Amino acid sequence: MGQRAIPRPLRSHQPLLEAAPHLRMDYIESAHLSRWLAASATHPLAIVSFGAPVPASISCPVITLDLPQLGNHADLEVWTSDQPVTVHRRNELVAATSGNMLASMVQLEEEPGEGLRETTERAYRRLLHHIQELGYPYLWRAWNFFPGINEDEDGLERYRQFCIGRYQALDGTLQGFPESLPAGTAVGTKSGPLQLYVLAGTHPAIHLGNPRQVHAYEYPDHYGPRSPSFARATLLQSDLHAQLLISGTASIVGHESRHIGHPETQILETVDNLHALLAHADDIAGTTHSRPAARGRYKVYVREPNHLDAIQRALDIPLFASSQIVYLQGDLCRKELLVEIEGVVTTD
Ligand code: 3EB
Repeated sequence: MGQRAIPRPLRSHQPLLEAAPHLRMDYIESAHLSRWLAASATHPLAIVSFGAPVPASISCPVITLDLPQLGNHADLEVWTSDQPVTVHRRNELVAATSGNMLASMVQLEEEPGEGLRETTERAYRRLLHHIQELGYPYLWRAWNFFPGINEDEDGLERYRQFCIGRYQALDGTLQGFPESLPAGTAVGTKSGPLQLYVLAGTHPAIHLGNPRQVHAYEYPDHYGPRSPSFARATLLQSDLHAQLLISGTASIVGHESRHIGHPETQILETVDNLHALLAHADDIAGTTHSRPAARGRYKVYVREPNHLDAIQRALDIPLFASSQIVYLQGDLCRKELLVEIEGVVTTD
């Protein structure tokens, strides 16, 4: 009987299957960034600075926000991939891609004679065009920053002008609008241009509402002529872990602001909203985001620095046992809101 050739392992005949890259976010002190990147064997996808310097050798999108950090850590918000990253630049747009995911940033000055509404529409149209062209049409998370958020412009609050511009760009351009809208944040900076950054992908993520709140894109029109275009959270699932990207969450129940003038109770209502959202995500996806062991990275936006102590005390609870919290001074999109919390929660 002739000896049969031993088949070589199948794998060597096939192109390597590309594993999906893993997205990570960490708060890193500026002085430790280079060492941390080398040690973690990850590749930077996007870096958000709250004033701390970013080494010039970093080639990924970098955005610096005029949101003073409360407390004394010079932290950077560092988004990384465990797979190589390619950077794409085009005028005022910069994007980084890694496998099935993308991070992109756009900063636009408000031109004289142009309102924030037009600037926002222009920024979003360019951003959407760019990510669609690169093959990453599905939005996973969006952040929006601009100064004077509660100031009046042409008879309408600038946040409301912004909402009109964003709506006009997304409606008709984002497939599946408004249900395909991602988790969002819109916070007022002290100064600077309109600054947007997004995460997007080659495939859709799962967008969630909060059972205690009306979808923002269904707010009644007394909050503005066009509703705010965001979901309450977006869930990303990979073979390794599940990540919940949580929108800016405030003391809003249904669609109404609660506890006007009271930071201590606004923060409690906000935490109740977070609990409800985490439990809802776990119900839908069978995840464990609501457990204290879940690894959270939270940003807390505080309108008045003198409310910091009370807010910090209220957040000393089991929900944040495995979490890191960064406090920033920012203006919120309704005048009466004093605190807002966003987060990234990861479970294994
Ligand atoms: C709210 O729940 C509070 O316009 O993108 C939170 C997160 C808020 C995102 C946005 C607004 C936005 O309506 C405000």
